[in-house]
Amino acid sequence: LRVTTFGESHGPAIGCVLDGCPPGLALAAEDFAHDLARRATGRTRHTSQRREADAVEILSGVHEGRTTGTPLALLIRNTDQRSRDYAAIGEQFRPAHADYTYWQKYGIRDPRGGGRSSARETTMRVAAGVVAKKWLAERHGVRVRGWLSQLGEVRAVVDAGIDFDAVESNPFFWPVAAQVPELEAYMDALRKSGDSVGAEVSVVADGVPPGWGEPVYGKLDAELAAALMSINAVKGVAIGDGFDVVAQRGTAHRDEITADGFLSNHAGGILGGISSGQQVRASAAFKPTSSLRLPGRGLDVHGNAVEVVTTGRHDPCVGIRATPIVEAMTALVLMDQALRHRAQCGDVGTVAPRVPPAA
Ligand code: EPS
Repeated sequence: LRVTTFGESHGPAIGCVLDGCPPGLALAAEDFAHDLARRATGRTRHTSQRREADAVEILSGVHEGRTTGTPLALLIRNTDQRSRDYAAIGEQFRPAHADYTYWQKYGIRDPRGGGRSSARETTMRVAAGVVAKKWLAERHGVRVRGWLSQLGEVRAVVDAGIDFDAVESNPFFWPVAAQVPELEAYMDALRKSGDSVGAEVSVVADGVPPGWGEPVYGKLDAELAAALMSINAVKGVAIGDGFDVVAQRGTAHRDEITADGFLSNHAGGILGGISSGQQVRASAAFKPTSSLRLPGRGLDVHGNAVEVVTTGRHDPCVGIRATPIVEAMTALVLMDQALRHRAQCGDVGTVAPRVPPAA
């Protein structure tokens, strides 16, 4: 499976090509609406107020409502660009923004909307992920779901499993309904202050059978880490217990195996780069958004010191709407690994003894 996206935030359109999707999957433009709306700006006061319809046009790869096996090309036209917002940025480099490194790499300065480095690019990841989620659900009964596990200093207090009904019923994808008023107040104060904050998004995949992944190159966890790290603003990725493993003893970390199943899941459902049949667990750390109206020191392309002030429509916490993006990247990696596993091993991976998954 290969995915590529194209288009700039302030160009006429954005799109993606998804190559390698098997034929026969039912797919219609309406299938994309739900996840794209979950990710979109302008739906609550806590995100950027840019309003895009995010209506997908399927340009190729579908005939009479089913995928044909040829490349899927998806397009979304941009309708609410406001490039004048970027006039003040002009030739300046925003601290912590990609515009400095894009300049170093390409020597081209086009400040309008951040171009390819804009969070707008993630729209097409979510669109591609819809296809992967659908294929995984229909062919393998796999379900990929995420939630916001930390917003700034506020950690989601979850004792038992994640309440996904709660996650879908608030603008933060927060799993604890009782904490939502606290988050609303937190975000209102943050937005008024003009500053931004980071966040952690967690994701689980249920129903992944044992055997997906590669033993050395192309490990499931390595590819998952790369895919999550490739999302704008991600600075850290954890698989299973992640960095908590540093302080664990082997006796505490090991997921003991019994005839009734694994007794724990510190590994995040992946052993030796291959899925164990347990829930696959990962999380991604998003940095605070760099486009701030609070003045910061920067340079312009001529090397002059400038005071950078970014106005316009920006997210005080880009992680708030990143849950669907993390789900999408996870689903794409799992679908790719599923197809590779089938190509090499057929049905191997369902051999006895079967150790049922433990959450
Ligand atoms: C973004 C700035 C804003 C956001 C945008 C990401 O765009 P603009 O400057 O054009 O108003 O709205 O996010 C999206 C449009 C989106 O669909 O995610 C930025 O600086 O990254």
